Amino acid sequence: YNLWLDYQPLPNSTLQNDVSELLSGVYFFGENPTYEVIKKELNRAAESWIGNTPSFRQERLQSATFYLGTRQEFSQVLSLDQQAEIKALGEDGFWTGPVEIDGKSYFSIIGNTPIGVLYGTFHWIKTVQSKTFNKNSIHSDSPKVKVRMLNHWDNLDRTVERGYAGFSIWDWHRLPGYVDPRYIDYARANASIGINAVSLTNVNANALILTTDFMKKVKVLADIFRPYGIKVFLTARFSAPIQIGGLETADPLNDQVRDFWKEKTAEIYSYIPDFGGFLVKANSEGQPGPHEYGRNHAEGANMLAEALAPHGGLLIWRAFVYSFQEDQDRHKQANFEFEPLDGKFRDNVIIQIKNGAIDFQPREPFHPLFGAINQTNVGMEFQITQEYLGQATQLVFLAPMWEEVLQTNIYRPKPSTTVASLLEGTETNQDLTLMAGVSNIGTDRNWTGHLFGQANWYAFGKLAWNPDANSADIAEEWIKLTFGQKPMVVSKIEEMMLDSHEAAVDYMTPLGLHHIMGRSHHYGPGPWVMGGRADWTAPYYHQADSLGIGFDRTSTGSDALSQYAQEIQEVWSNPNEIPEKYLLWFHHLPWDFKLKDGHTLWEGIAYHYDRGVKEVRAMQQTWDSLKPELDPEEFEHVRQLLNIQEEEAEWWRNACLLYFQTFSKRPFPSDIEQPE
Ligand code: GCW
Repeated sequence: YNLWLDYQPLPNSTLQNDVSELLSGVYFFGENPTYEVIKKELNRAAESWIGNTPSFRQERLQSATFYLGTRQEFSQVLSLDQQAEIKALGEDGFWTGPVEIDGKSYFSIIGNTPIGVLYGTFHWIKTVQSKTFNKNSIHSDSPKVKVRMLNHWDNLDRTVERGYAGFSIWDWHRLPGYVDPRYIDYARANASIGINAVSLTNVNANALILTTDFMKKVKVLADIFRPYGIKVFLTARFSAPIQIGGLETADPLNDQVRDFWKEKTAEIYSYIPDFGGFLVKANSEGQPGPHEYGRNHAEGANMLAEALAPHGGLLIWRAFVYSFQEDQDRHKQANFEFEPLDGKFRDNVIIQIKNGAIDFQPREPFHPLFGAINQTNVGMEFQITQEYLGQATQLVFLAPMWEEVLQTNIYRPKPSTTVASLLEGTETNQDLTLMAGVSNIGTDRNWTGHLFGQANWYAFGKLAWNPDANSADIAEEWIKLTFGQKPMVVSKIEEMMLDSHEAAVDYMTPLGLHHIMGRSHHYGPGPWVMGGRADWTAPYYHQADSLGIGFDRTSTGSDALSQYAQEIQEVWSNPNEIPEKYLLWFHHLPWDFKLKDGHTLWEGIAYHYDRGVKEVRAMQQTWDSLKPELDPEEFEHVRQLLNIQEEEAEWWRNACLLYFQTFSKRPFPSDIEQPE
């Protein structure tokens, strides 16, 4: 339950002495609600670390030993150079280290804002927990992305779309009167990893959330989150003017509709003065939107953005759009709809783009909208909940997948641009930057269903703070905060985590295969899934036939590849040059096509599926070997889930290989475990 904030007693050591000394005289240069939550966090940490509460000083000269405050509050004791250095860290940045105060050096935490001080405090706590704290060393940090956001897909009836960790933690029924302490722990956890925004409700939105009754409930949450630096956003159903406003249309150019949104927005701000804004899914998968009225996405988004602008709110508009009316490759639709609108969106609009063009598949090449529009604010949407990655029964650490996308060179607008650098905004002078993650949080006692789901929440926060962070570092940090410091334990768990995503891709969708999972629940294999619209079937994506397999997205096929930069097209259009992990995403190839290792494509597919299963077994062995080192309950929880994961990996392998064999009509390589 305590996540990575599970403070443990410090052993007798210099560290313990240093920490005890610091906590014996804590002085805040100012007063504000954020300092109150910092004090609570220090209390909590101190009690666990040293069995004692910290002493907070009212007066600076009362033998304080530990100083916290903003740069401005510290200004009398900082040199101009120090002030300039800290100022450069921006709103949310922080600085920790020794400062000379009244002739003596004291460890201090300084931010440009109280929230910066909070982030600095959580950083300091982490150094103590992971036993790397050194009172003489200086550390500073600042986020590279402005809006670091969780998207909950939580419905008002507390079910969670694609949620696998119980029900929604938002207890709408008992709000506003009853405040579940979980809300506070949720805010602490998010603030500790730098998350500063949360959209509470499902993008398949219910307009009721915008009624006055719900606003009063949302206000309670916003008030709790405020001192933690977290702003609340809501999803806005495009047809709300009809559903709750009594109008007959939701046409974004209709004056009454515009007035409805202006009044609604003003009402929200009267309850929540720092409301973040709206997140909107429109004209996608049957959701209402501007297309119904012959208007485009920019007209729809700008209408809402205009209502929010006077209050400083943001309008986040999703690029995940596709509709069955378009009879072309779904891969192409977002570019098709958004490229012509580049530059037409208001300044307070951000287009939120999924990492890939299809839908959070186990592996996708980056979305071609990144780099294709450069006069519009763009942001990333990752999925933390494992909709297509084993849900809550599988251990799949997602940071390597996210890192792979973030570090891809996309060549636009500059030859050196990566997805990460684009998101950081420096390449396009984009000030309003965003990274969103679809939450995996629910009412389960451990928050995320699978213990290792916590690592994905943690990793998302870290990558939103710094999209150039590295997954191995993130894994190591999380492991130390979760399982302790022992080098052998850390390195073994780290290896499991870092290999886990490739393993899942191997036993689910190797070599660029995608969208071959079970229908609608998306659990387990379903390469045979048919019925309904073409782009919800599996054969539409794998295109297996007696000659070969794969989706031709080159110029001889759907030509989705033409939406990428020229440099990418040149390499990816050649089946011998494209990274093999994307091979069948873009090419339909004969079963006997030669892979780089000399095997045929058919053999390669079989080897990947086989390897995936073996990798899961290797994870099981590693975990078993750690039994004496781990908490028995945690050990058993993960052990059982790994058993399920092994069964599921076999299920995927057997189902996919036997199904594809009906087309390839070739035997399996004799050195793999034969599927049956
Ligand atoms: O991943 C798919 C999911 C839908 C989801 C949709 C979206 C919220 O299967 O459940 O709806 O994407 O991102 O809008």
